Amino acid sequence: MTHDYAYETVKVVLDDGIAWVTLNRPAKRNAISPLVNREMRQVLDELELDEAAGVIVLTGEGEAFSAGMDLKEYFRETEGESALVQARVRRGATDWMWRRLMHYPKPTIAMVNGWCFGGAFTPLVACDLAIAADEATFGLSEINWGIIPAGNVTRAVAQVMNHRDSLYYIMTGETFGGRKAAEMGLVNRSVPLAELRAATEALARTLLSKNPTVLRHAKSAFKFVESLDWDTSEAMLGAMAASAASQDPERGRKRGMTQFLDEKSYRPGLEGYRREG
Ligand code: ACO
Ligand code: V55
Repeated sequence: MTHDYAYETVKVVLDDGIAWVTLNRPAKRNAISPLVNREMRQVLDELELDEAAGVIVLTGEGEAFSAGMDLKEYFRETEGESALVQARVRRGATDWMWRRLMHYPKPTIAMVNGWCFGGAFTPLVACDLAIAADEATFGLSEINWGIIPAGNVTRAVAQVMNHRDSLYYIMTGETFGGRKAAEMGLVNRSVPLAELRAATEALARTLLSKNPTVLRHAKSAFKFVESLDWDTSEAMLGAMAASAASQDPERGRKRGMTQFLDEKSYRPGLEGYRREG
């Protein structure tokens, strides 16, 4: 079933298994306001249980992916508030940007269609995969505003970019394009803007063809073990493997073995096992 959700600052379109989640404040270059944060948390909560959403694509309407935190609504207008109120506004951002997204139970792809600044780096990195337009412009502009990249932007950058590149862009605020973002590993790849949607959809379709239970465990396992020592990692992967096996309704492992060893009907290095029938 395909139906759309109605929000003020986020557009959600469900199309044949793909949930296109579009930050929708083009006149403000999709700057992230407290309302965007409230709505994004709701959107992710709803899509989590929506069977029509197999893969989530996060992108932006118009010329921007997102120009970062809303300097007016997120920063200036909350300056006079108490520390507790400010902490809650800040938490509203990180709640969805990485706490919710990092281990989201469905595959997530960031599709960077244009401007991507500051606070937008956190959800960008928390998404499993990312594709940028060659024409997109990225920047850690915080230094130009007299602030440091907080809201876990710095942590996100350190996760995917190397030490030298991270410090260079944090300290200079210099902008860079989609190709440079791909070269540094901030995104998986960069394609001409005219091909961005088709490339993203093709990647989403590949993910939709996989066993969703196993995909969910595989991505989450990776994100957990990245920061673990080898012994704890082995134990964690064993537990995640057992969890995947016990929760997998299509018994992928068993079916794959039968198809390869008995029926000799496929080669797993080259294609997935047949999921239906
Ligand atoms: N916060 C609040 N409003 C913003 C933001 C933002 N981050 N970015 C853009 N806007 C608003 C502008 O104020 C303007 O509003 P107005 O029409 O009501 O005056 C509107 O969006 C359009 O902005 P322009 O600057 O006219 O758009 P342009 O296409 O020329 O430039 C660009 C786009 C380069 C993204 C520019 O808007 C910009 O530099 N934005 C700030 C980027 C940034 O540094 N973000 C903050 C990072 S720090 C952090 O996230 C913690
Ligand atoms: C930034 C982002 C934040 C924040 C403070 O550098 C600074 C950007 C995502 O939230 O609370």
